[in-house]
Amino acid sequence: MTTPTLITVAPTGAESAKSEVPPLPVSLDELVTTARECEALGAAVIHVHIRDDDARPTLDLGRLRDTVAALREQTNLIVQLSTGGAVTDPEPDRLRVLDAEPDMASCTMGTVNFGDDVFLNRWEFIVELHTRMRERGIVPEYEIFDLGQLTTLRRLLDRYGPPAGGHVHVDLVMGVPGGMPGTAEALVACLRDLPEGATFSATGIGRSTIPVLLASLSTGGHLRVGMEDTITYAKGQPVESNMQLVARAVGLARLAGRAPMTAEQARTLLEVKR
Ligand code: KMH
Ligand code: ZN
Repeated sequence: MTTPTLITVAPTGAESAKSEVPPLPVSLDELVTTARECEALGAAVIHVHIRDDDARPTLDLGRLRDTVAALREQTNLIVQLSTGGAVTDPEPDRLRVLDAEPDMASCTMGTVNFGDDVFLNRWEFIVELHTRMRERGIVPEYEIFDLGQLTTLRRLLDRYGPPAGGHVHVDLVMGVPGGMPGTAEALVACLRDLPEGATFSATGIGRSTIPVLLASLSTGGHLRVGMEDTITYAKGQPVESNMQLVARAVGLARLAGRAPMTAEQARTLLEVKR
C-alpha cells in the first residue's frame, strides 16, 4: 500500500512584505480563513509565523497564544509554530514561542547563510529547544537547510534522546540561497543520512518548488507548500493564494497515487497527542 501524503501549509513566513505580496495572510482573520480553506483542500499541518498590526513579523506571546487558540477552535489542523521567526529575532524570544503551547514547533539544525542574512542556530540553542520541547510534550519538526544538519540531528538524538512522542520528522528546506540546492540529487543525498525510522517532508524555495515537490513524492516523502516558500506560481505568474499552492500539491500527490493524509492520520504518524 502506498503512503498517503502529509501536506503542511506554510502560509505566511517572515520574509515577504504584505505591501509587495497582497494575498499574504497576515492578520489573524486572514490566517484562520486560509487555514480552514487549506484544510478543506487536504492540508493536515499548518506551519505558522505571525505578524503585528503593521504586518511585520512578531513573536509576541499573547498573539501567538491567540493564534493557537483560534486555529484549534476553527480547524482540526496540527498547529506548528515557527521557532525560527525572522533572522533578526533573538534567541530568548524564539524559545518563548514554546510558552504558547503549540502541538508542534520547528527546530532548525544549524546556522545557515540566508540570502544576504545569517539564520543563526547555535548548538547550545538547538539543545535548549529540543530539551524544552521534550519536557513540554511539543513535537518538533526538525528543519534541515543543508546536508550536514542531518549529522547534527543524529548527534542531538544520540546525546539528548528522542523527541516528544518518539517519532522523528524532518523537513528539508531546499533552495535557500546559502543552503542546499533544490534538486532531486540533493534530496536523495539527504535520504541516506536520515535518522532510522524518520519521516520527511520537503519544500523547495522559489523556482525549486516543483522539482523538490516531485522528488519528494517519488521518494516516499511528504510535502510542505505555501507562500512562505513560493510567491511565484509559474514564470511571470504571482501566486494568488495559499489555496492555489495546496490544490496543486494535492493534485500532484493524487497523480502520484498518494492522496493527502487527514489531520487524524497525521497525528498518528507524527505522534501528536492532541
Ligand atoms: N524565517 C526563517 C529565518 C522556521 O520557521 O523554523 C526561518 C524559518 C524556519 O522560517
Ligand atoms: Zn518558517
